[in-house]
Order: sequence, then structure tokens, then C-alpha cells
Amino acid sequence: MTTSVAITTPSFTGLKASAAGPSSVRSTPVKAPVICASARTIKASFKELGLAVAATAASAMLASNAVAFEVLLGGDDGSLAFVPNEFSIPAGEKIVFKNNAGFPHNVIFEEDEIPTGVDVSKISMSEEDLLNAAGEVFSVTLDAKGTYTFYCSPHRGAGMVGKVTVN
Ligand SMILES: [Cu+2]
Repeated sequence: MTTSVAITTPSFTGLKASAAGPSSVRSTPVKAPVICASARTIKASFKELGLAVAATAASAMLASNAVAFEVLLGGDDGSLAFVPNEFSIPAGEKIVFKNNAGFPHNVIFEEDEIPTGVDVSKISMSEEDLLNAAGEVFSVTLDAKGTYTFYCSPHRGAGMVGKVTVN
């Protein structure tokens, strides 16, 4: 479900504009569908963007259900990890895994560590499938409530594992 409303989801450009001066933020429309490009939470981004924009974006997002939770693949410090590696989201909210550093990465859910009835192949990348370039994303929406464990197959041994709780 999308909307014709131009969703002013924060982007890197938007955040920079915001730092430069609040007046320029309003004129930074970002076309839908948009994922939050920042590693920060939406809430944190709103804080930076200012209340006026936040209110507009929030209502547009609620109306369009365009909220996405971003998880970075590889930490800025070079760690082979999901950032964050443990988080909670509402059922139906999109998770966007984004290649950040130390790639290639992928995202595989543990077959026996996801809610009963969920088809692991429908929410995972395949083992051979890899995100090779910076900024590449894998998105998944989890509808069943419960706890899910996932890992990156190239870096599982290095501890690149994560856990999401869907409420
Ligand atoms: Cu990895």
C-alpha cells in the first residue's frame, strides 16, 4: 500500500540539510517508497529534523504504513555484526537490512528459531545469495509475532547473528 503523499522520510541529504538550517528541511521532499537511510531510529531522526517536519512525516507514515526499521550489515568500526543485533518491532513493519561494511553479507533466518508456521524460505535470502556492494538491501516483513533468530552465512562463525522480537 503506497500513498501519493510525498513522504518526508529523513535521508542523509535531509539530515545534512537539517544541520545546515531548519528552513531548508521542508523543501527536501523524498519520493515514496522510502526507507530511513539513517542507521538511527526514526524517532531520533525526527528529533534532528524538527517537530514541524516530524509531524508531517509521522502522519504520512502512519497513513501509508511506510515505516521501515533499518539494520546495518557490518558496523562502522569494522565489526562483523548486525547493527543493532537485537531489536523489537511491531508485526508487519518492514525490516531493511543494508550493506554497510565488511561485506559480502546475507540474512538467513534459523529454521527452528522462528515462530511456528512461518516458512523460513519466504523470509530468508538463500545461502548462496550475497549482498556485495555498499548500500545493497534485503527487506523482509514479519507478520507472525514471536522471536526470530537470524545470521549472515559468511560471518556466522565470527558471531554475525541477530535476534528480532515481533510484537
Ligand atoms: Cu556478514
